[in-house]
Amino acid sequence: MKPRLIELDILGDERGSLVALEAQQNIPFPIARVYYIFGTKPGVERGFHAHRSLQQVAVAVSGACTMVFDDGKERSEVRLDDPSRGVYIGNMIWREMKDFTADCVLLVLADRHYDESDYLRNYAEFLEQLNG
Ligand code: T46
Repeated sequence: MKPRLIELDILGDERGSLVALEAQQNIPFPIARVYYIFGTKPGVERGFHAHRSLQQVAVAVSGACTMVFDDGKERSEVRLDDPSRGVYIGNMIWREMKDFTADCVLLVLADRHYDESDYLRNYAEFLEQLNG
């Protein structure tokens, strides 16, 4: 499935804003792990891998970054710059991240624990796995 944007309701009042992330509600899987990427140095690009099985949702809770996706046929990109918008990334999607602002905090929710054997870090191997 191609990456898709998820609009997250803002539970705001006169004090400010709050967004709740709930497994199998606005996050379409059981959440096993949460991590965040911050302090990314200028000009740095990250990612450059796909996951065999992992599903994730990424939200820039502060600042902005660009995620580039590749399903083996098409490339697309999304600018994450709003804490009320996430992107759902299914398995077997190559992703790259770039153009991080200095204040970017990229929060990622995942449906599995960290497992290096789930990563495809070589693009040719990714295509090979996709094409059978
Ligand atoms: C992804 C994108 C959006 C761990 O030990 N545990 C973890 O849960 C994670 C995510 C990483 N690590 C280790 C593995 C590496 O030694 O932290 C180091 C940096 O990870 P990596 O180079 O994979 O980071 P990114 O930013 O290229 O990719 C990360 C996630 O790994 C990946 O699943 O989809 O963010």
